[in-house]
Amino acid sequence: MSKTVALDVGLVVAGHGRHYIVETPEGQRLICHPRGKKSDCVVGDRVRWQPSGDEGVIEHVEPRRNLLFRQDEWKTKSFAANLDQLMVLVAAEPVFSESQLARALIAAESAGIAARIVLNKADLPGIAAARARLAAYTRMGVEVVELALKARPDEARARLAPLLDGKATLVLGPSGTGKSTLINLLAPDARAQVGEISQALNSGRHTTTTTQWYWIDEMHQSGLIDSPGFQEFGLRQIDAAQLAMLMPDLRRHADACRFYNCTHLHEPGCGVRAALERGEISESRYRIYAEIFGELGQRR
Ligand SMILES: Nc1nc2c(ncn2[C@@H]2O[C@H](COP(=O)(O)OP(=O)(O)O)[C@@H](O)[C@H]2O)c(=O)[nH]1
Ligand SMILES: [Mg+2]
Ligand SMILES: [Zn+2]
Repeated sequence: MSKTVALDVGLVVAGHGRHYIVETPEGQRLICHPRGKKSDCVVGDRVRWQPSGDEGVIEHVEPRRNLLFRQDEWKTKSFAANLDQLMVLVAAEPVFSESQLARALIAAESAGIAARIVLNKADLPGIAAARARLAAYTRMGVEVVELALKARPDEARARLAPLLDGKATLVLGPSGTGKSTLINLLAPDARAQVGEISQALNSGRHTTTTTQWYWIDEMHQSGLIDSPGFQEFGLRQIDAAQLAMLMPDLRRHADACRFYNCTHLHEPGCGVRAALERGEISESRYRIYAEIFGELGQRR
């Protein structure tokens, strides 16, 4: 008697509270609600849903390839799922927090997501100082792409196109760095893509601070995910003993430590601190390691 109902598939392209916008393979977008706690989802999730009036009910979230998230003392905040890469956007101005940058890269490394840094506003005089602050990242193998999204948009588009082609890319960065400029440059119809449904999601609220997926090509193969800025970037999901393994410049020297469970903070014969003294690990990177390690030690 029982009939198997084939549920429709969809991509979560925005979310606000427990309301989501799901895009069908045909490109239709509709508001969906999860059936229960189990179908909690994030942008980038593939879901199975069924219609319910004008809206939809999410019945099932497909298994995730990966999930980028941060975990503060009291809450876990997911950025997006099923990512091909992370692009951390910083700029010559305003001066960026290296700790935030490092934390985003550690979260990506921990989730198995490739990452690169985009340094925007190359037209401003502050660019040399910003570039110098990123030297340690270039040395440890993270690509830093210098752009002027507003001042030299054609060049920026040409540089970015091959990096984003066919991929799902999450853009993270503090406000004022050029995230909106980037989205508007690459997805000129961004407003339309989000459109009325998104306004409906936000209706009655004076906020548009939701994570959103934008297609940047006509074939809908390349997606850019814009996420609101954040203050805290907790990494409580990480085991303190693993932290150095998620920082390529420290990891490289941890083999030389005398003790297998060296914390790289005070033990004799520490390969990481020896490298720091030789100038092979930057002081700011080591300081950030110690700062995060301290937070993880206070795990409840
Ligand atoms: N000088 C300069 N300003 C830029 C560039 N790109 C963006 N901006 C400016 O930086 C400010 C913040 O940009 P916006 O895209 O709103 O940043 P968001 O807060 O990350 O979304 C705006 O005034 C932009 O015009 C650039 O390449 N050069
Ligand atoms: Mg913005
Ligand atoms: Zn050590």
